[in-house]
Amino acid sequence: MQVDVYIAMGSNLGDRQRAIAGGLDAIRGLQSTSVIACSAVIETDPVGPGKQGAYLNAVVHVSTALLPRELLNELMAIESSFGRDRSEGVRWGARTLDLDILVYSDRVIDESGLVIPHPRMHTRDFVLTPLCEIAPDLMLPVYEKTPQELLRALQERTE
Ligand code: A4P
Ligand code: MG
Repeated sequence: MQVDVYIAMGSNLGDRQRAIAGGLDAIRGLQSTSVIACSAVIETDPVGPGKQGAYLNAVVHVSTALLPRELLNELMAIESSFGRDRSEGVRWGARTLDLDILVYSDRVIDESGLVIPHPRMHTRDFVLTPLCEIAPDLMLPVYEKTPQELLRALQERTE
């Protein structure tokens, strides 16, 4: 069965354009998966520790028959193929390519190594802005709000 999935892409190391464009191509090449829409790629200030460069971020909407774990494994393989090195283990540190599953249909998953919907998406402008561009009215499980409502709430908190 094909389901709708939204994936966040981020890069702030090396050739960021190439990583985002190549990540999108690799997602397009996944079995039983087609890309329905991709947001504009935006440049964003880094959120996280230490000194890091600016990110490029985008969100892609796919239709896939891959199961959540299968998709996660494929995305981690794509990250690795773009030279992502987790060995330093710095959470929220710089990365060549980060692919996060934001939403997987109406599924709610809270397991070790896989939490969907993404638990921090409501705090992140760099996720909500591109998500709003392609799915402003999508009703998000758990949050029970749309991306547009979450973005408005975030902007009100930070004003
Ligand atoms: N994992 C659990 N749930 C998921 C999911 N829904 N999708 C696990 C993908 N992975 C998921 O990931 C750590 C573990 O999360 C994986 O092993 C997977 O099993 P990671 O990519 O190594 O670590 P991370 O990316 O540092 O953590 P996380 O939680 O993805 O970080 P965030 O919250 O996404 O933050 N600033 C700007 N401007 N733009 C950015 O894109 N990104 C981050 C990363 C920080 N600051 C940023 C940006
Ligand atoms: Mg990640």
